[in-house]
Amino acid sequence: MLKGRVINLNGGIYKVLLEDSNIISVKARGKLRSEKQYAVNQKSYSKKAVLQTIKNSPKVGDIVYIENDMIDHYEPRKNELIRPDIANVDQILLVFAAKEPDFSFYLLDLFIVNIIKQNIKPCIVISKIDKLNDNELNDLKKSLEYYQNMGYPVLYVNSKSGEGVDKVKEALDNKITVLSGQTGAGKSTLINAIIPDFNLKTSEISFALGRGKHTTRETNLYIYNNGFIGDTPGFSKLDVLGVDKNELSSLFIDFKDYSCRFKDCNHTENIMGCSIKEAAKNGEILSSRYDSYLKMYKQLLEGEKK
Ligand SMILES: Nc1nc2c(ncn2[C@@H]2O[C@H](COP(=O)(O)OP(=O)(O)O)[C@@H](O)[C@H]2O)c(=O)[nH]1
Ligand SMILES: [Mg+2]
Ligand SMILES: [Zn+2]
Repeated sequence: MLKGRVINLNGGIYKVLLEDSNIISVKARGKLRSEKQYAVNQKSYSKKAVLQTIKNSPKVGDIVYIENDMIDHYEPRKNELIRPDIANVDQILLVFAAKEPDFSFYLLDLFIVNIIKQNIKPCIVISKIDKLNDNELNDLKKSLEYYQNMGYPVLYVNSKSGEGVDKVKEALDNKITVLSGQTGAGKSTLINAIIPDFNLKTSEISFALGRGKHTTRETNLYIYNNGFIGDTPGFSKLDVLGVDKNELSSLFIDFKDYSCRFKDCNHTENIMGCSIKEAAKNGEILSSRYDSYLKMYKQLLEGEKK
C-alpha cells in the first residue's frame, strides 16, 4: 500500500503527497464517504442545538494509505480543525499586531484558549513592530516573556522590511501550520514576505452549518520546505466557543502550577486559600491572564443563564 499526506481536497478528489515526493490524485473508497448528522451545541452557552455533519471521509492533513488508486484508510488524527477543514495541525501561527489594531492581552488569551481547546500549539507572532518605539516594544516583549515561559514561542516581525521573518520561516519547518489572528493583524503581509506568490484566502468563509448541505470548496496545504501551510486562516472572529466554564481553567496552562486545593473552586471569588487567586495577587500569574480568565468565565456563566 502507498502511504502519503493529503494536501488538497476539491470535489471529492484528493491530492496526496507520497513518500517518494510524487503527488497523485485519488478518490476515497465508498466506506469512507458516509456521513451522519448529529445534534450538537456549537456554543456551550447556547441551548439551541445545531446539526453538525460528521464525516468519516479523509481530509486534508490526513496520513492516508492507498490501494488500487483509492484511499483505503487513514491514520488516527491528533486533532482536526473545522475552519479550515484540516487534520493534524501542528501549530497555529497566531498573528497579532503590536499596534493598529492595539495589542490586546485579552484577545491573545481568548485565541490561545481556543487553540489549546483544539489540542494545537500556538506560535505567537507579533507583527508591525516598526509601529512601536523602542520603549514600547521592550515593554511588550517583557510582558510576553511570560508566554514564552508557558512554552509558547513568541516571534517579532516587521513584514514590510523583512525583519524577523527568517525566524518565522524556521518555525514553519516540519510542521503543518495554519495562520490565525484578527483581520488587519498582518497575516497576508507576513505570508507574502515568506512566500511571495502565496495567496492567503480571506477568512470570511460562509459555511452551511445546520443548513443540511455542505459547500464544495477547495481545501489546500501549501508545501513549504519540509512543512505545510494552510492557505485559509483559522478563526479570526471569536467567542469562547464550545468551552465549558468548568474546563476553562484547565485551558489556562499556567494555572496548573498552582493546583487549588478546593474541589469545586472556580478561582473567581475571594475564597481564602484559593492558590490561583493568590498567585494572581502576588504576581506569579500574570495579572492580565487572570483578568482574562475572569472575563471569559463571566461570559460563559452569563451565557448559561440565557
Ligand atoms: N508597518 C507595518 N505594516 C504592516 C505590517 N504587517 C502588515 N502591515 C499592514 O497592515 C495592514 C493589514 O495587513 P494584512 O496583512 O492585510 O492583515 P490580515 O487581515 O491579517 O491579512 C496592511 O495595510 C499591511 O500593509 C508590518 O509588519 N509593519
Ligand atoms: Mg488577509
Ligand atoms: Zn481556586
